[in-house]
Amino acid sequence: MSEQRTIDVAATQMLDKAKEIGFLTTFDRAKAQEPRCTFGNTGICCRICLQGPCRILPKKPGGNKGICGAADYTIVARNTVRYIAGGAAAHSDHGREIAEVLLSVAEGRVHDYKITDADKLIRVAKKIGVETEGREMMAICKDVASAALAEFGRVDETKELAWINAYTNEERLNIWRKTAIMPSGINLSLAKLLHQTHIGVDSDPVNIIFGGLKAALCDIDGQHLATDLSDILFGTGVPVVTEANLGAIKEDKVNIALHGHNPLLSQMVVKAAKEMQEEAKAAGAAGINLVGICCTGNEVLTREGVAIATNFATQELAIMTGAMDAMVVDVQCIMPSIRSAAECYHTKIVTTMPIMKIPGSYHFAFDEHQAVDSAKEIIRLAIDAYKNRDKSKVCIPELRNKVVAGFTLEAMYNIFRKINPENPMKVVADAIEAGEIKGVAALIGCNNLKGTHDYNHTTIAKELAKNDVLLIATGCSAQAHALAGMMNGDAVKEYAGEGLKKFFARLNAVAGLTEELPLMFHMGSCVDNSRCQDFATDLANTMGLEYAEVPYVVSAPEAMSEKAVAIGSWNVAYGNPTHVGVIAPTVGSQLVNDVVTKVAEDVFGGFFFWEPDAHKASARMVEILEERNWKNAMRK
Ligand code: NFS
Ligand code: SF4
Repeated sequence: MSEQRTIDVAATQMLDKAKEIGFLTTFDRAKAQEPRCTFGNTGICCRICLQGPCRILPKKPGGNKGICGAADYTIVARNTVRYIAGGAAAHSDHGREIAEVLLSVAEGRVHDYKITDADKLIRVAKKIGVETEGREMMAICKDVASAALAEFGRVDETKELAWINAYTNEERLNIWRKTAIMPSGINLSLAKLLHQTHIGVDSDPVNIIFGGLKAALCDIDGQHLATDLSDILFGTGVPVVTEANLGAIKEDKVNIALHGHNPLLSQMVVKAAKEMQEEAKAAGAAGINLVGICCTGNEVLTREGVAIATNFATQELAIMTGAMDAMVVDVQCIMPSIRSAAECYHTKIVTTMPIMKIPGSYHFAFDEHQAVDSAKEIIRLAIDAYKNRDKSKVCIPELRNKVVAGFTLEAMYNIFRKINPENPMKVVADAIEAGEIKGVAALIGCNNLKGTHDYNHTTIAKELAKNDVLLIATGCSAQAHALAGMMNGDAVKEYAGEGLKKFFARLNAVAGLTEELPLMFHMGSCVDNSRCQDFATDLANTMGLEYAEVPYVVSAPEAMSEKAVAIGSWNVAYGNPTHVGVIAPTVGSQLVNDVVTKVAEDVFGGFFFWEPDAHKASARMVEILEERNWKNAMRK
């Protein structure tokens, strides 16, 4: 484990404060977990049945296999794909919840939600084959929501998932069909994968991995429909100017953090907060201040311009400011320890989803029929808490950086169209073909306390930008850049290479924004990795290339969650070279590790590579882009 805990100055200040008051943070707990168990770390510990845990002890007679006879490759493959199942379940269930609400809107059963982006509804409908001509908006909406819900329950294996089928080129779909990883139903594929990896079912590592890839395609399907339906309900983001880091928490206001992933309730909190400023003032505050953490934060940043407080690893530290009145959480990546952190202060932790409760915190069961009322109650709780805030404990770091975000694919096209009205993506394709930029890198994923918080994210971004790589970002990676002050026009001047600078100068001249374009386009939350893949698909189409030929790479510099494993896996299935900045628990089996890092390239053109060193990882990514460009030039 690295000695430096974080590169973030404000976080460092809060860690000192935590130490002073004797609160043990996730950084202390990470240290306490060292040294890690080598079996677990390399993936060769099996706990799939009650005879386990079985570890692989190669030199001990009888110890080179599990009790049932499972070899290292079976154990490693099973463990890996079960991560994918967990991630795909989380992403797609999030999408399903949005679809349920959209269906309620179509059927007139809810009043707090409405269709905000009707154009997007029509575009999505046309794309997935829902008839739109001469039909009522609500009828189309009902069909789109129903089509989304049908993705989950389908058991007819002769049918294919509608969303990935609609948003992926035939060339790639055929590769998936040939390798039998094209899913028909999300629930079916996830259940099948759990079945396949039960004791005494599949022991063939390659077959297990292909089952895992099928689940990974369910992950992108669930993400894509989550993105699309959220845009329809809440609007498709446009460029916004806001700020990031703990300094976005305001001493004179009622501060509410929106944390988690699902925008259904947080959007309502944003709406209710606008109406309740006076109530906060009556309590002696200057108003209500919302800040975001993790992907719920990214959702309300993209659509509403809500500031970023911090990202995954430092979520407890937002409470250490002593000025956080309530933290509203929904699902995923919420550390249970925020409750203990809140005990040191007046902060109220509010859980909102039936599957996510924290002992000792407030639970407001989210109800789509009374969403705004629930949001108002939560805000009132925060206002009450504010009255109990101990001013002597307040210590907010002064750090806040300017952020230019909100770059959905539609928002980017609006800018690109000012240069090329017919084919916006040609702006990027031309810049690549002219050698102005080397290609595109998607910087995605989490924080992982096995390394220094945000170091890999920001170092890789700087290195790639210096090498004229156009950057797009999502999730906690996007937040890392925003927190570090790299998501604005000044960062282009400081870090971009000459080619990338020229590219941005051309865009800035026509963009018509009040701010210069930032060093990386923040495309949203982790489900919005679907936007990144749409970007890559359109780039392939525009350049006339196959997926595996596009100068496009993906990096999860500090990957942590099961969702990140799922995202990485479908990226590989799409043909994208995918860097992971931690050593994956596949290394316990040479065979499985070779399959995902080498054989995968022969089959899909995409592959994983593990490289914890940010400089080496960046160099490799630049090399991959150059190699793809070189091959493309040769083919001409
Ligand atoms: Ni993505 Fe978003 Fe962050 Fe990782 Fe968690 S918040 S869905 S999983 S930690 S990037
Ligand atoms: Fe051990 Fe096999 Fe059970 Fe795994 S499934 S715990 S290897 S007996």
